[in-house]
Amino acid sequence: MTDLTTCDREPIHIPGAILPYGAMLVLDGVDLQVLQAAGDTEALLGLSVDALLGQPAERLFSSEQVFRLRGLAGEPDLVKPRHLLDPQLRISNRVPLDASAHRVDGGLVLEFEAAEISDAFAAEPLAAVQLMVEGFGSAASLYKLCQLATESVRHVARYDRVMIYRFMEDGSGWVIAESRDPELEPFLDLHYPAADIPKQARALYLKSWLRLIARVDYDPAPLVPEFNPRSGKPLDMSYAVLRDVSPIHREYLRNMGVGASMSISIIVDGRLWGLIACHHNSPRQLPRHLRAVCELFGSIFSLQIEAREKSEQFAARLASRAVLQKLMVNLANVEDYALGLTKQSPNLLDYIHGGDLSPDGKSLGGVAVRVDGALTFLGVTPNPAQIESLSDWLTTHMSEGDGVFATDRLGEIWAPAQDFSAHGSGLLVISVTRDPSDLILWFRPELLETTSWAGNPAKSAIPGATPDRLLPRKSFDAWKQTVRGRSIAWTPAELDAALDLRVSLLQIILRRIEVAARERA
Ligand code: BLA
Repeated sequence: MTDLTTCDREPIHIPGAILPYGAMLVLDGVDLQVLQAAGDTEALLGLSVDALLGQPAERLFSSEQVFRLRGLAGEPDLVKPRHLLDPQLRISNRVPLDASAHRVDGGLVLEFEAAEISDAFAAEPLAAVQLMVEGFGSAASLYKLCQLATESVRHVARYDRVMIYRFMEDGSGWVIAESRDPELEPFLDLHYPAADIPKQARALYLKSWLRLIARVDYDPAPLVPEFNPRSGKPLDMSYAVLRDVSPIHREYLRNMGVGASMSISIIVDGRLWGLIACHHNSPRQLPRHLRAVCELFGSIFSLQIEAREKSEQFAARLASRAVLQKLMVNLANVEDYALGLTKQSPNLLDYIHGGDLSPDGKSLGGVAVRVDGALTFLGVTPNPAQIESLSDWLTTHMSEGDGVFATDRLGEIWAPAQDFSAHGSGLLVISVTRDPSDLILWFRPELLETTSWAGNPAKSAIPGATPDRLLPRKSFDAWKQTVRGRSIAWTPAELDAALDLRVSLLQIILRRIEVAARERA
């Protein structure tokens, strides 16, 4: 049984084995002798692993190919596998091959697979890319763009299910878009804990764009010998196309009822933003040209997300500034600013809303305005007594500094808040005046309140055979435990907006005090 206690430490970059349907040769970088070999060399290269070991390159390849391999071995930047055209080995012309080469620790790693050319896009892979990026420009929002991407990938790569899996700040993940075979249960909107994709896997996915697990059930083909005879080291397969996949993850996929998977990295501003995660119910080997198409699509899509996020943030700031101006103009006509901020349009929830992060825009929060000890409410908030004792606590605990305080887990720092965690796990406060303190408090609901459990993908699990953590249903439960009492985090833009409002209100209040003083004089 696989051991789950060492998840983050499983050295998945040095599995010492490859996917069994391919073949790998590790050549010495200087004399090009075969130092290690693995996989189905017999079928693909016409020689057994044992027969290949120790062979000089000249015995296996034509002199032209040896010349090319020597060139590749001398390219220090050949970190990622490069496709080799016409890779036929002299000793076997039986199977058309896809081959690639990359350098690891000065050695040259060659990988071979049977070429599949029956696919509709084989002759013109660029047509596939064109098809996939069509409509990007007209997608109305980030979510629409993600939805479009899942449809495109599913159409071209023909997986049963394609999802956009977005990482949250704490490393947990969220399925924000999905295109699936209608027979399958939806996973849209489901969350999974950070542990489902451990740290070292994320680090690896930042290095290479694509992973393909053509079949979940297989016996890994060991690299022979296990360690490089010249360096004594295991082979770093971070970039290898045929890297054997963690048995823990394969078990997880099996429990999800998945027969094959592929994931494409979404990298935004140098961070792993998410994955395009694809499932197939039965084994699915994606031909090399479609993998290249998907990789290219991954990088184009990542740039699109980056540009979208930036422009949406910019638009949000402009919109928020416009709302602030209207709020202030409207305030000029009312004596009581608590009423002015809550009973007119726009109001404080239009300005900073309670957590509209989900794809369907549900989850709203509430706001309370406390002026001279009197409370005015809007939306869903804790009750007046709870807000009163919270205000007392805030008056002594809010730092003098900028007069803004925010948390996405109030119950952890102030225990009484656990009583109202359902609609007040998140809190954003600005203090408007001190003594008695006037406050504006935005509340945000607990994330769990706003999350749905759309299906039960554990249906196909084999009972008793599996550690609980590897059952997707349990994994959702684990996620629930880690986020209990937490709301969606306040964004930097929201904090800025709160600060802007505070500054504007202080100006208005000061002006009113001045006017009152002048009238008295
Ligand atoms: C890798 N886990 C992954 C990957 C995904 C997930 C997408 C990338 C590899 C791939 O393309 O399949 C998780 N897949 C999901 C989730 C969904 C999905 C959440 O479709 C939701 C819809 N996994 C665990 C636990 C451990 C674990 C408890 O659940 C460890 C103890 C390990 N996951 C694990 C490892 C990898 C992984 C080691 C790396 C696999 C590899 O690349 O070798």
